Amino acid sequence: MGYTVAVIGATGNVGREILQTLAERKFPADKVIALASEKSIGQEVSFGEDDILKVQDLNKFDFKGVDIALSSPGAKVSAVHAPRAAAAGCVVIDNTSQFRMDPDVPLVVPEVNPQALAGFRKRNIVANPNCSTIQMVVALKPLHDRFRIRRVVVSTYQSVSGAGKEAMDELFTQTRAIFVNDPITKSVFPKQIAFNVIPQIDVFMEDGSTKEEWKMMVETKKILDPKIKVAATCVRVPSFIGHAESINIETEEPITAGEVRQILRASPGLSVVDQQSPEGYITPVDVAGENPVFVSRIREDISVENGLSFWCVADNLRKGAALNAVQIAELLARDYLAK
Ligand code: 11C
Repeated sequence: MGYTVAVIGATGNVGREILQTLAERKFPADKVIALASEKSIGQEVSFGEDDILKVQDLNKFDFKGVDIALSSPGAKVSAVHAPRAAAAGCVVIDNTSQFRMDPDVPLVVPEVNPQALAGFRKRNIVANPNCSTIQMVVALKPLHDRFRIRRVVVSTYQSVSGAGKEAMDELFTQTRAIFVNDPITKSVFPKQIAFNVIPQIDVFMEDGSTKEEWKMMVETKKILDPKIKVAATCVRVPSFIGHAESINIETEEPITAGEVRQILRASPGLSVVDQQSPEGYITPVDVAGENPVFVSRIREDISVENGLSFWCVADNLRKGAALNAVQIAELLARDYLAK
C-alpha cells in the first residue's frame, strides 16, 4: 500500500514542480490530490508525463486519510490550512515562511540536518527553508564539518521565478515593452526588473535589512549552527529560473581551495564545476530542471586569515523548493511513516 499525498498550491510555480518531482522520483503514492484556492477549482495540472489531475477546493477539502501534504500556497494560506491538515493527522511539509522559525517545527535540508526531522510530531508540520538558504547550506555543511565556519558574507542574484508566475510575466512584458517602445508597467516588483537589478526582496525590516536577508541569516543558524554569523545582501536580477550566490566564508581552521574542491566533490547534493574557462563555471540558465547545487569559482580569499570565496547556483524551484520538499517526504516515508 502506498501513501495518499496532497499538493497544496498545485497551480503555482512550486506546486507544479512538486507534482513533476513526485512523479519523476516515483514517490510511492497511491493517490495524489491537487488543491488550490477557489479561483483555480477545476483547472487541470499535469502529474508526470501521463496523468492529469483536476484541482480541488482547498477551503472545503477534508484532510482525513491524507498521509502527507506538500504545501506551497503562500504564508497566509498556510497559516490557516497547515494546522487544519495537521490536526486531521496529515504531516504537512510547508514551503512558506510561516512556520520556519517555530521551535516546535523542524526546518530541514536532508543533506544537512536530517536528524532534525525527528521532532515533526510536535506540530505535524515540517518547514522547507527559503530557496536561497537551501542551496547555500548544502554547500556550507561539509565545509563547516571540516573547517568550522565563523562568518559568511553572501550576495544573491535571484531569478524572478522565486516571486511567482506573475513575476515571470512581468519580466517578459517589460522586456517586450522596451523593444516595441510601449510604456513600462509594474505590479509585482518595486522597480523595473527588465534590464535592471533590484536590491530588495521581500519587505524591509527595522534595521534596514530585508526579510529575505533576515531569513538567510536565521534559517542558516537554525539548520546548521547558531554560532555562524551571516551577512546577506539579496538582489533580484532579470533571469527567469536559477538563483546564484557569491559566498565568502571565514573559518577557524586553515582552508585551501584544493581541499575544498575535494570535499565538495564527495558531498551529497553538490556538483563542482570549477575551471578557469567559460565551460568551467555554471550560470543560472545552465541549471533549469537540474537537481544538484552547483559550485564554481572556488578560490582562497587572502584578505583574511582563513578565507574562501565561491559561486553557487541552483534551480530555485527544484532544490530550492520542490525537490527539497519531496526529499523530506521520502525521509518521512522511509524513517517515520513506513507503510
Ligand atoms: C524569492 N526566496 O526568490 C524568495 C521566494 O520565504 O519562501 C521564497 C520566499 C519564501 O523571492
